[in-house]
Amino acid sequence: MRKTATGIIKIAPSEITPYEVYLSRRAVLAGGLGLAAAQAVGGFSSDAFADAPGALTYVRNTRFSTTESPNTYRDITTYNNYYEFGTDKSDPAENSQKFRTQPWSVSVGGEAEVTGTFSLEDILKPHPLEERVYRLRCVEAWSMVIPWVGFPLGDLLKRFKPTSKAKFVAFKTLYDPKQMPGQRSAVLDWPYEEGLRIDEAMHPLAIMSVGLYGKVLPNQNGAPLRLIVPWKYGFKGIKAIVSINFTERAPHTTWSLGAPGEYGFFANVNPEVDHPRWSQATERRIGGSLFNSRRPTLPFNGYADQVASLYSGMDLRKFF
Ligand SMILES: Nc1nc2c(c(=O)[nH]1)N[C@H]1C(S)=C(S)[C@@H](COP(=O)(O)O)O[C@H]1N2
Ligand SMILES: [Mo]
Repeated sequence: MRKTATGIIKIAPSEITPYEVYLSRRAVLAGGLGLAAAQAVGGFSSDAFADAPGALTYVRNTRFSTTESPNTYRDITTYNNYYEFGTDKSDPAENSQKFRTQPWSVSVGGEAEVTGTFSLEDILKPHPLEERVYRLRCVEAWSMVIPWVGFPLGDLLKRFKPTSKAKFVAFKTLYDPKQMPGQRSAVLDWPYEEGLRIDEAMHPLAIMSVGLYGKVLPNQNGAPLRLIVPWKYGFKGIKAIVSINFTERAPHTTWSLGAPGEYGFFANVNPEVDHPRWSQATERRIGGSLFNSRRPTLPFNGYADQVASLYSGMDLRKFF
């Protein structure tokens, strides 16, 4: 084990703590808040945690949360896009249940002072968890409201001390066709890759999520670690992240590589720039009543006050 200047500990794979043990420790450290923590105080074994599998300790961030009602847990966990587990909305919930999210590690490389392979526990340990209720706007013109649990992406990235050459940050999903049946066909160029400009990545609205509705992220929603960028189309929110790479040039992104005329690098939600095959002016709220489910799409998904300044001077029709 080696401690670096930033407090990130490099460890051998054999030393990696199982995720459930990590969770019960978190609950104990949080000081007896809630049922899960109270049970875990009795002993440090993960058995003590068994009655509340996956409960997380977090504070609600109201400043960054929408007041709209969240979609149901059922909608959020059964209507998914995750092509590694199939292209139908119901496929990820059906096909991802045996996906192994522990042990898990993330490799960090490129234009940063602190690089290497880190266990999930060490990635997460210093970061207090928050709940943030965000709108998710899919490029397919539907939307949901989701109570994510996570922490600011920028807080994580800063620990790696990106150099002045780090203009972008790239993320990759696990490539494991044995576990991910969708990767056995060429529906996308695997592994799934996404990226952000570094100032976008550092924006306080961008988060890494590890949970939703106060529980550990279900596999179909991107366990154990996925990105959420609420002012962008949902496809930027890459799931099951195993790699973070700081780059000088704009990284490849899966959807814009596959169909550059349809999906841009920026992918900011924009009601004025239609997808070539459909309008982006309105969206259908999943689970909404028949009468109020269709609503206008807002620039930057309603987060314009916070993020529009990141793009001042840019032609957003060209940089879509
Ligand atoms: N690895 C990976 N990440 C992914 C996808 C995917 O197919 N593979 N789909 C994206 C798309 S198009 C959307 S809309 C969101 C959906 O997130 P959710 O299923 O948690 O609602 O995940 C994004 N992240
Ligand atoms: Mo999407």
